[in-house]
Amino acid sequence: MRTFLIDTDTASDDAVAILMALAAPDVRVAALTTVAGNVGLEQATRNALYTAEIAGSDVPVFKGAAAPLVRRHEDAFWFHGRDGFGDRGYPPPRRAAERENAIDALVRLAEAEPGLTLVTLGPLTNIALALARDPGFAKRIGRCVVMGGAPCCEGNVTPAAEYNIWVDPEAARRAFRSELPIEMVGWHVSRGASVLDEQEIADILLLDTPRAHFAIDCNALAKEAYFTQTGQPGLSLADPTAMAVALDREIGISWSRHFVEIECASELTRGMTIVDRLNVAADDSNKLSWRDALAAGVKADVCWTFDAGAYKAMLKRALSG
Ligand SMILES: [Ca+2]
Repeated sequence: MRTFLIDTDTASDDAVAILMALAAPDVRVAALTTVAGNVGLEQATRNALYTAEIAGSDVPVFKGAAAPLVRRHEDAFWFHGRDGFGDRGYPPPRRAAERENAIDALVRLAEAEPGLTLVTLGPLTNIALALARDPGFAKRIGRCVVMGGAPCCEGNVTPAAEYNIWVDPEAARRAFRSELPIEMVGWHVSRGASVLDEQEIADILLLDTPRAHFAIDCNALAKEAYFTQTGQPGLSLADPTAMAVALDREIGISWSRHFVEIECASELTRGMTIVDRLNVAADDSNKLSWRDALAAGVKADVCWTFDAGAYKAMLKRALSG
């Protein structure tokens, strides 16, 4: 049995990712930790609790950071709705969050079970705070699968940046410069062949389970917003693609390992994930601007291509129960 910790700004695609993890027979989800992101902290926490309820799980939910480290919080209502679930009037959850703070819970659970898998589906604020709280935190994490970034340099919130990294770039920078064993699953992975077409959506609805209906229905607004943004019809689910990689690393087909820097200063490229794909950071022409990354000395695994067929089969299995 593998143990997962899932850090989430629970909106509609997070919910599907959480359902996948909770349905995996070889995974125990030890906690959901919530963070402000697509929606505010309170709404993200309600959504995490509601998602667990749909899955029939009593996984504990811990509330974390209500805002980025140094910046104002900016939501993504335009994509996921004001409630993060497409504003369809879902009832409040029956359970409440735990009293313990998410940062304390992350540190405690990693200490109790070194080698566990951390999956981040939102801004990296809680993770940066856990790294600051416990200098040993990074070393205790076995895998850290991050949904975030745009290594192909096409963002979903600005031309340069993906939302999770853009909204709290300082936190992302701390995470990428830490010893966390990061496997980066960028926004590009959820596009193209990973998008569910109308037939695939219909096939999921035909499963006729509460979680299948919930997964599709709560993403109805996100589906429209994705079409408006990219011109591609269908349902693109970013967090579930990262969860698929967390559940089965082989679903990520091609990977390479590089220094990754996060832009924090520029307005134009705020939150850009700059991947040293040709491994030139230490060259004379770059070593000054890359000095902090070089000093940190840590690289991340970057996922470039993805087995969309295996992902869709996994998704369907998870929603069938
Ligand atoms: Ca998310």
